[in-house]
Amino acid sequence: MGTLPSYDELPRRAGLPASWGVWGPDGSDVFGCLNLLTPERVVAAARLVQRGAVFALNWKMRLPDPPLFDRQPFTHEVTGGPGSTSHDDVLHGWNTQSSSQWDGFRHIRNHAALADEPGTGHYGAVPDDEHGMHHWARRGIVGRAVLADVGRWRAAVGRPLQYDRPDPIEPDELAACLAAQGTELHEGDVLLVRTGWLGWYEQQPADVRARLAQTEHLVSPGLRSGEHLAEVLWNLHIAAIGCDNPAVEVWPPGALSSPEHEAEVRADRRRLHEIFTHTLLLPMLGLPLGEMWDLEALADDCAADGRYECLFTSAPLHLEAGVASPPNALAIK
Ligand code: UVW
Repeated sequence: MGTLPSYDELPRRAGLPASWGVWGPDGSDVFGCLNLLTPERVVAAARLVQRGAVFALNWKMRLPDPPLFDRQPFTHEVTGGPGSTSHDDVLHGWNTQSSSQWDGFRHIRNHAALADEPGTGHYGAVPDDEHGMHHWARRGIVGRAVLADVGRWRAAVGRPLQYDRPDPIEPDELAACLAAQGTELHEGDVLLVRTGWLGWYEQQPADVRARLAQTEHLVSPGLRSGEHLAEVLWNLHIAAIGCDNPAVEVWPPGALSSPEHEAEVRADRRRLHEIFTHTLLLPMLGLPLGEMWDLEALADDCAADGRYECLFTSAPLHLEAGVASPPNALAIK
């Protein structure tokens, strides 16, 4: 289709490429790349269903345990007693990002945009509290998804991903993985990237999990951070990306930079995008990020039948002004 500007052609805000204005004037667009999920693409994606095989992509709500990034575990109260006619669930202290999640557009601000245009910093110059999961919930997220099983591919080429360190996945490796699978990405696709991190995590003993839960000790493989990642993902013209690792990109930010560069960037939050690509992908490009999605069963099925495309549906929480949500995503083949 080729309807979108390339990364180099995007208008710049605060000196950074931004898709603000691509789908609507400043202050109006709460969907970003989800705008690519047109009715025509939904119809085409529905035709991909051949066997009726359904893969639910939410991980257990209790995993990771403990939650990462120092988030607190929730407690689950079941109301009523043994003789009650009914029970209800009450979740206390539940953080919408403690397990599989969409990062919405309220999650991350770009400080260069905020400094340059006070009152902005979130996607599309939409005020922080006018973004929210409720917009995505009302729209629904449906289209064609393509799985890139990078974990399986890296193992097959003799360089298995290392899960206990910030092993970077290079953009050309993503392309090589898709080519090896014989898979083509189309404009408006949801790109699913399996690293294998989630399956590895499930095998880890309690002491390793407890250490990973502390932000200063979390390490994980992921897409190589930096502006080049933003360029590569934008130029794919995908509607969203969903991965099975903690942060889509490698963790921690700065792990692949020199200590001097990392120190400079941390001293000036307007430059955070140089090590932490979230600050370009969400607020500047409007690309929804999915993290810690359970892609294991889907990946096994794709490896078995050689088909890496499917119908994708996601119904986020209808949470007014919500920052994030479990994806409640299904992949259907
Ligand atoms: C990061 O932003 C890195 O992770 P999360 O979306 O879980 O906060």
